[in-house]
Amino acid sequence: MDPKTLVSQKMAQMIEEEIKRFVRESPLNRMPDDANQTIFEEPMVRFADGNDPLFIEYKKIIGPDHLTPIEALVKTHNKQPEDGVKLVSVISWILPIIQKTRESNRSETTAPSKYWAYTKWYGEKFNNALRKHVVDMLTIRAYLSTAPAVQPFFKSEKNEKGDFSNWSERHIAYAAGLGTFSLSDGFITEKGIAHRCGSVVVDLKLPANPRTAKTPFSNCLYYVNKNCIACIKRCPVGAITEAGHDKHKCKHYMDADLDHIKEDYGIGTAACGLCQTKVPCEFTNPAKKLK
Ligand code: B12
Ligand code: SF4
Ligand code: SF4
Repeated sequence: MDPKTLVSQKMAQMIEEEIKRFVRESPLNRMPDDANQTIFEEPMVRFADGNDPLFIEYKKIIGPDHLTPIEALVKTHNKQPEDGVKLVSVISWILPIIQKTRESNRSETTAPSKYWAYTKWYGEKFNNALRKHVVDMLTIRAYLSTAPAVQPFFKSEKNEKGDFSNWSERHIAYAAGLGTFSLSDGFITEKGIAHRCGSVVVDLKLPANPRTAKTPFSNCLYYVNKNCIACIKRCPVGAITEAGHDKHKCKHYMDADLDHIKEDYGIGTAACGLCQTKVPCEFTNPAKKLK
């Protein structure tokens, strides 16, 4: 093995181990009312080639403002594209939601359980701490890096289909071979759809993981053989149909429930995720069994 490949593999291993250690040990990955209870299980970590042409395609699939990894990196560090930033990789992770939280959400029919709502509020705070930790770890080793989802230039926009952002964490995870999209609009990994995800871009060549899924929807049973509509039945507001996910209906329903979440759970974010629990794709890739 040539020395450059060896360095790249060692770095990839170090990054994956450090992310797993942080998830295991960080006090922020804990439920606020139970310090022994983590919010997330062991993460899945994969790498994408930042120059993968898929990132250019995302400008058509998502929107023209969706950033390529190089654009995100040069924007963060106020550089010009011609400043020589060429070898770029993306580190993408999936934070699977713990069983206790998933189980608590299964029995809900109109609004998320307390632990599910906590996972959105406290879990995303932890996800941000992880993004920062990964960037810090790379910065002290003199690499340029960025977590685009927490940069001041990160934005959500609206089109006729609903909200979308200029750095979609699920599309990044797809590029890194972590899973596929689904009828409900969630991202189904080998550990299922009930998770949160994040990513960091770095000017370092890391071994890109292959995308093995045949299509961007291969892990969803509806797209495999039309044999599942469990998420359609789970949605209390009819936002999921065989035509897909109506983001307007979904967002409207979640926003309307915000007061209940504030009053009963003491947190300031809308949540739901009923379509991500009590479904065959909750904690596994259901299409795998069919192969
Ligand atoms: C805006 C937003 C929303 C909006 C719109 C969601 C949406 N589907 O885009 C609303 C308010 C509705 C929403 C709701 C929820 N959200 Co939200 N949201 C986001 C946010 C901030 C941006 C999403 C974005 O940019 N989407 C881009 C658009 C284009 O995606 P899309 O329309 O779904 O994409 C479709 C097309 O691209 C299509 N496609 C068509 N052709 C092709 C071709 C190729 C090659 C590919 C790859 C794809 C593709 O596939 C996609 C799926 O159908 C992200 C955080 C982030 N920065 O990523 C979180 C995020 C998507 N949300 C998340 C979650 C968990 C939720 C909720 C469960 C709320 C909760 N926590 O209780 C619900 C779930 C709703 C649902 N059924 O999916 C997670 C998703 C994780 C997962 N398990 O999938 C994210 C990633 C946050 C995180 N950091 O983990 N959310
Ligand atoms: S519940 Fe069934 S149809 Fe819905 S996303 Fe999961 S596998 Fe696909
Ligand atoms: S589609 Fe939206 S409103 Fe419907 S169950 Fe999923 S998160 Fe809730």
